[in-house]
Amino acid sequence: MFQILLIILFVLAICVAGGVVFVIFKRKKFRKNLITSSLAKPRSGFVDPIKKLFLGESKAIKEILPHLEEVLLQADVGVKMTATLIDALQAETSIKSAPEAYEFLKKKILDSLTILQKTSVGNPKPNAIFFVGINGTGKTTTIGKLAAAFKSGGKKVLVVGADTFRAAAGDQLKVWAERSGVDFVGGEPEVDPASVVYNGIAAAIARGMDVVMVDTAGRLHTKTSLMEELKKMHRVATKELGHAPDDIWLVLDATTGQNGLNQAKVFGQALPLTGLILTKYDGTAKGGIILSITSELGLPVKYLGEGEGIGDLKPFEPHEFVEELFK
Ligand SMILES: Nc1nc2c(ncn2[C@@H]2O[C@H](COP(=O)(O)OP(=O)(O)O)[C@@H](O)[C@H]2O)c(=O)[nH]1
Ligand SMILES: [Mg+2]
Repeated sequence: MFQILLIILFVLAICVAGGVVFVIFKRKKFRKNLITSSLAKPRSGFVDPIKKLFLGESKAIKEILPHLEEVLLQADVGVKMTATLIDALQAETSIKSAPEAYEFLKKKILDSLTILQKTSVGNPKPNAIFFVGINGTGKTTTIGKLAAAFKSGGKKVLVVGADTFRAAAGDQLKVWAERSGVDFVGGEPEVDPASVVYNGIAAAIARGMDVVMVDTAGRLHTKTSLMEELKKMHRVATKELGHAPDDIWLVLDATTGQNGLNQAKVFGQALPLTGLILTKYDGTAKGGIILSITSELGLPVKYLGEGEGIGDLKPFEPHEFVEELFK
């Protein structure tokens, strides 16, 4: 009797273990599909035409270059970066065949994306991050996604809804905060956003938070007064923290193309930007924008937004990204 029980238990254990392995395998596969499909659009408009030029019917490199220029410009790589890439290809005399040129180009693209990340300055907690950018780029959504990611990494997170310009903006962030189970500090519509920043950072310090993320209004970057408001928020935070916020990330919508460069210049004049978040990368066939902004601004991309869901944000890792894109 006892032996039969043992056998039943043994069989049950094997079934459970098999089930667990199956679920893990499926999830991994699902995640892989997700990554692949989120880069499908940029791949189709950016890398596929490059592949067709270099890896299609064999042609002399000289013949390919004018077409390459066209493809790169169409994919939003930008005039400057396109010229840099073409010049580099022309200068490399050791390249004899189109496939070699393709590999060289891929390597150059990887190099241009590998921008040094700022080293940690060892500030005391909380780690304060400002999110700036024009309306609709995805600031609030990105903070929501990051709050969930940081929280699941075991961090204590507080988000500050300092966008008091739009009545619904605070509520939108509050919903994200509730969904991720993180703290939220907001303010009434139209109150001075700097006062909300003050309250938010005070709360983050008092509650021993690891990370405090500040959502700001989608200021029209051409309106100087709104830029002044941003600077004031930064000053308030600096005074309260005893040092400048650790990061100021500019959130750019990948689908707006070269206009993102102008936005970056104006925001960069107001505040010392430390990184970029490129959202809606899933929605652009002109994926080359990532090259022009990183090379022209000299700022690292920190995250890529690849959808509207809570998990659709990936830390940007140049090598992995280029391999995935050029697959
Ligand atoms: N497809 C896609 N949509 C996004 C992404 N990030 C944000 N959005 C959408 O963009 C819209 C504006 O986002 P929101 O966070 O309100 O922008 P904000 O004005 O900068 O705060 C919303 O509909 C988001 O769901 C992304 O990475 N991919
Ligand atoms: Mg917002």
